[in-house]
Amino acid sequence: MKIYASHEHRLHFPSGELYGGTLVRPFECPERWDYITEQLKARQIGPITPPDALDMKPVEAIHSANYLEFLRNAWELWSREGFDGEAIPTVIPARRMRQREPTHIDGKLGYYCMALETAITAGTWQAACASAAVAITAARQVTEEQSAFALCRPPGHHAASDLYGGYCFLNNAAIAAQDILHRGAARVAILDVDFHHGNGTQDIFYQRDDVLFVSLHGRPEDAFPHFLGYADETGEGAGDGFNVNYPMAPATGFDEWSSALDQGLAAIRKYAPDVLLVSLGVDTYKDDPISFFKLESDDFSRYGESIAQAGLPTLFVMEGGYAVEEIGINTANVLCGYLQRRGH
Ligand code: Q9C
Ligand code: ZN
Repeated sequence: MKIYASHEHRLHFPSGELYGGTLVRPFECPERWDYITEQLKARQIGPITPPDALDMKPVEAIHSANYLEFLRNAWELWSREGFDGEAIPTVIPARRMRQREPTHIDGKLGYYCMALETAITAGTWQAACASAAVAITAARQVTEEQSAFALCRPPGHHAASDLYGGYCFLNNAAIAAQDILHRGAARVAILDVDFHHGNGTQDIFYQRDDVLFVSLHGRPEDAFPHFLGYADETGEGAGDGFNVNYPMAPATGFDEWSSALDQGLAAIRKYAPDVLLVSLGVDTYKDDPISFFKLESDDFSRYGESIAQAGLPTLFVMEGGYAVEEIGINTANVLCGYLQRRGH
């Protein structure tokens, strides 16, 4: 399986994340990438290649022009104010306030933000662009070679057309899906197995029937992002019936999780997509520091095999996973399980 990854991910690494009332070292850190590449090499999953130059077309098809302009210029506007820290909003347009983009960077940050833990730094835009390039390059490979792994960092599934947060800026999976459709596919299914609900991906495709979105995640009553991901969110308009959520309770283990996966995969088979895209977060792991499912490392191999049984060209796109020492093992387990069952 070909793997795509960019060293430019390192350009995004804020020194702090707002967590429990203090600024802590971000859970979403560059070593995640190191541990994953180390395991991919050790287990000889495939060659690791840098991405092609970023094609902005699929990015512009997913994200609004004003949002992209904001992301491109945010650090410049922030530093022009002479602020010492990294860019985090302090005010957001809450209920009964005007939804209109301000001129001042403090206002712009709040306008485009969906969660306050995520800081913007000098290298954030360039790293986010490299991550999207990784997803697009891998997407162009999967139609030729049946499978590919996009080692994206920063991740993407919390980013909507005009919202960043939850460590995400550009929605790599949505951008890749859009590119696959643009190049002639009729339908793409996105299976989001990250612990957190893929609110951005759901929102982007909510009214469309050319992308089926299936997500397994911690239920919003208890888990980030808290304000989307309920089972009654099934799509609307043309998209009615093409959004499927499986919210699950704290301490959910592999038995219950994998029976939701089987249901999700059954819906995907029925949809008969040209490509299956897996938003691969491994923060379902029992020792993940910010999540509450109980999957063991071996369970990742088993569900990699289940995914292979769908028999579809499959693009894996990296999302979350914060038990850093085990992130490489768990990610490689999914890919190895998949390859073993596919028989190549
Ligand atoms: N107490 C991804 O996995 N903070 N993003 C949660 C929990 C934000 C996760 C705090 C988590 C974002 C891509
Ligand atoms: Zn996550």
